[in-house]
Amino acid sequence: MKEFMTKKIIMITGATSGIGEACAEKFAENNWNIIITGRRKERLEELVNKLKQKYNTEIKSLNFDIRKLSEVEKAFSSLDNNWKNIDVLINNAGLVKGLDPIDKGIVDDWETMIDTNVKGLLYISKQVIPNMISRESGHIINMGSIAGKETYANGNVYCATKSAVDSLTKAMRIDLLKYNIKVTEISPGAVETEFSIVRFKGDKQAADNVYRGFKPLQASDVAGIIHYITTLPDHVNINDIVIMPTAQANTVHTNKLF
Ligand code: NDP
Ligand code: 8X3
Repeated sequence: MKEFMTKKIIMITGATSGIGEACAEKFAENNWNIIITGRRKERLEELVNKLKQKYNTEIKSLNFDIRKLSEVEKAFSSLDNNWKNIDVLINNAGLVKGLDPIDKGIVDDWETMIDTNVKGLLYISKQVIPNMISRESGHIINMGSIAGKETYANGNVYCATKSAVDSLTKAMRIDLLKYNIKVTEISPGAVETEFSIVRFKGDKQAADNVYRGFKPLQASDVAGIIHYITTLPDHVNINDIVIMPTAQANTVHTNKLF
C-alpha cells in the first residue's frame, strides 16, 4: 500500500488495442498505477496479466461500454477510494465508422461515432473531474485527430466528433483553470491500429490500403509523446499537439511510394 501511494495513477480509456494499449505499456514501463478500460473483457484481462508480469505494476481493468452512462457510473463507483485519485486521464476510446458522403451516411454509424467520441468522453470526464478539483491537481489528455483540425471528403461526422473534442478540450482548459488542472489535446495523423478495420467494418484489405506505400505512425510513437507530456514540470502544459507521419502533410497529401 505504501508503494501504491507513492506512484501516480493513470486511467486510459480504450486500452484493448492501438494507442490505448501502447499507452498502458508505456506507463507500466514507467511504474505508474494503471486503470485500463474497454468493452473486450478478454483483451483487458490479457493486458493486465502481461503488464503485471512484465513490469510488476499495479494495474486494474474496468470493462464497460463508454456510450452507456449507467455502465460508466457503475464502473467508476466500483473503484476503491485510493484508485479514484486519478492523476492523469487519457480520453482515448474512440472510433470511426464508414467513409460515406453526407447524403449517403448511415444514421447508425453517425450515432455510434457521436455517442462514443463525444458523449463517452464527457461521461468519463464527469466521473474523474470532481476528484481532480478536490485535490486541485490533475491532467486530462483528450485524443483528438488531424480530422478535428481539417475536414476531409467523406469524413463528415467523424471529423465533426473530433472537432467537438477540440472544442471540449479548450472548454475544459478554461473551466478547470482555477483548479490547476492541465488539459491537453493530442491530434495524430495516420496511426496503424485497428482504427481502419473498424472504419471499414472488418474489411482488412480496405484497411491495409490506407497504410500502403508509406510509413504511418505506430501506436508506440503516440504513446511515447503522451508519456513525455506527463513528465513536464507542474507549471508547464502542452495545450495541443499535432503528430504526423513524416510522409503525411495533412489529411489530403500523403507521399505514397506505391
Ligand atoms: P483502435 O480501434 O485500435 O482502438 C480503439 C479503442 O477504443 C479500443 O480499445 C476500443 O475498445 C475502444 N472503444 C471503442 N468504442 C468503445 C466503446 N463504446 N466503449 C469503450 N471503449 C471503446 O483505434 P486507435 O487506437 O487508433 O484509436 C484510439 C483513439 O485515437 C480514437 O479516439 C481515435 O479516434 C484516435 N485517433 C486515431 C488515429 C488513427 O489513425 N489510428 C489518428 C487520430 C486519432 P473495445 O472495442 O474493446 O471497446
Ligand atoms: C484518424 C486520422 O485522417 O484517418 O483520426 O481521420 S484520419
